[in-house]
Amino acid sequence: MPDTKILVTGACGQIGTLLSTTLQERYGFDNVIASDIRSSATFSCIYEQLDVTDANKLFYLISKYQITQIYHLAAILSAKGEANPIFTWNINMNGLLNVLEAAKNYKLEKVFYPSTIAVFGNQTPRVGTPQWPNLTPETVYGISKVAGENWCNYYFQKFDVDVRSLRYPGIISWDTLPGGGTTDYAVEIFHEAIKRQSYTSYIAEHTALPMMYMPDAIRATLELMDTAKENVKVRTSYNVGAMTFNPAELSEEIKKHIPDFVIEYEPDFRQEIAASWPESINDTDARTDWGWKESYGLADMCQDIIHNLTQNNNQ
Ligand code: AKB
Repeated sequence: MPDTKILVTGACGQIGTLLSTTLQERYGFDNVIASDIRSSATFSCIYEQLDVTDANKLFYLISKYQITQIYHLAAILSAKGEANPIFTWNINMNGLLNVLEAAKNYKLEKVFYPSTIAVFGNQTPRVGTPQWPNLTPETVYGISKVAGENWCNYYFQKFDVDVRSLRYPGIISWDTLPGGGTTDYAVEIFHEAIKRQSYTSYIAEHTALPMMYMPDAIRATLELMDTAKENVKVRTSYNVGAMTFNPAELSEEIKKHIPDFVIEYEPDFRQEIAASWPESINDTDARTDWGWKESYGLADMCQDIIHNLTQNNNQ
């Protein structure tokens, strides 16, 4: 078995930044290559510029570093994707197909592909959304991820490419910022609460969405990747849940730490996207197949984020 050598695409993003660091701590400096479209970036591991639609550069990097696993995070998210649907489809779809072809041709050991709650749409039950419902999403991002999940399943069935996937809920972090998503409000709100004690939410007061704190998201990813191949039974993408809240509930929790905090509501086009997504997720398959269990709920996540941001601000 060759040494594990990991390529992370989209490494400068909200999840990619922390995942690259965690993988580097686990596998060592020389064994993780962070990549993104930016020409340069500061990482504690090796960094390479990579446009995921450039198959030749992807194949070149796989040969150069003898890559054995890819975490393919590069994608355009839900809100940004609506501004340029064809561009979004090209990045999200052709990037994935290049990665899957590379995995097949270079016989990579494993691939990770993030999917999302954006695969669900208005035809899907919103509460306790099941693993196998109707998937008719309302955004190009969601359409590309439904297609992507099916491509992953296809490459697994036809070519035995061991690709694994999670349908991430909104991911909340304090030390990296999201970009272009609908759930970004749940990160921005903390920064504004600390800086200005106020926030104007583009999501309506009572629209609840499934969310997860970053440490849980990183752990879920690594636990799925560590699972024995025969136990990974869902080869499209696993539902994973942790908590569910709406902006009003989040703001009440923030007020426990910042009593002067006030929230206002000015819903925009992202409200319609949020309203088409689940409120809560049924993730029984993830819990049964590989033992998923979240560590953070709303209260302990808020406490941790506010503690860290306040400390950071005082430094
Ligand atoms: C988005 O809001 O687009 C993402 C997601 C839920 O996939 N955070």
